[in-house]
Amino acid sequence: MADLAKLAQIVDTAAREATAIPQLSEKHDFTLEDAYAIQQISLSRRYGRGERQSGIKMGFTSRAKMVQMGLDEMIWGRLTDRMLVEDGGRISLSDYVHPRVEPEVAFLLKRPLRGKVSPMAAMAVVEAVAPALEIIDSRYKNFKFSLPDVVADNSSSSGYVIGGWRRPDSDIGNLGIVLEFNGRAVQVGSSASILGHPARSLAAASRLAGHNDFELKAGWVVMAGGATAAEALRPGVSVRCCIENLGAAGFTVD
Ligand code: OOG
Ligand code: MG
Repeated sequence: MADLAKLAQIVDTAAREATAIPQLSEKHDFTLEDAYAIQQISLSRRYGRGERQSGIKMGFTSRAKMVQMGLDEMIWGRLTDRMLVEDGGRISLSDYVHPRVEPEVAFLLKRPLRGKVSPMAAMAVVEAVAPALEIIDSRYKNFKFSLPDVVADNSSSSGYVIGGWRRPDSDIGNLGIVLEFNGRAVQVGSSASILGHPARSLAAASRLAGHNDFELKAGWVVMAGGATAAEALRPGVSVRCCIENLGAAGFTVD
């Protein structure tokens, strides 16, 4: 049986030192359930260094992402306070292995959420929604992985940027989304590409939390998943995600 703590240490160190590693599954045999245990142990190491969980992110909730990565099962990962990049802020490529960015919708929860709920019931605990960007950075060489590999690696979580929060007082089911690099559109899509409606991703997050014996907490952020394929970051790029009716979020790469 694989030594889960050892594998957690390997992915945690790779993330901390921003160095690419071979896929764990090349040498170790572990299940998807083991992979979530590895993720949890790896994140506990971060909490031990003073980081705090700030939410969760959903992955592979759109066809575009599933097709890009060749995987077709929804996954989730943990966000921490240290992953938050200020809206309008700057990042340095040297802190990452080979980062990519994708446009997302973020939810801020006002009450805890857990277990099987309808998308509408899930929306009832949402304090605010925001346009967001996720910076994903697989620690695996060539950004290639199996489902258990990526889950063990915290589902490629690396950074996230949140634009201005807005009350969820109008439907967010089919809003135009544009990802821009230096003012030019590099990906376009719709919030409808996230499971047909981003609220479904929130409901799925609630169900998965219940299944894994934790709750989504008040004050947490839930990232609904990339609405389009992800784009590789390069130095000098100013990135913006614009979502119809919601506004924009952005950052610049040094
Ligand atoms: C895995 C993470 C997927 C999303 O929004 O679909 C994800 C990856 O693509 O590296 O964050
Ligand atoms: Mg994502």
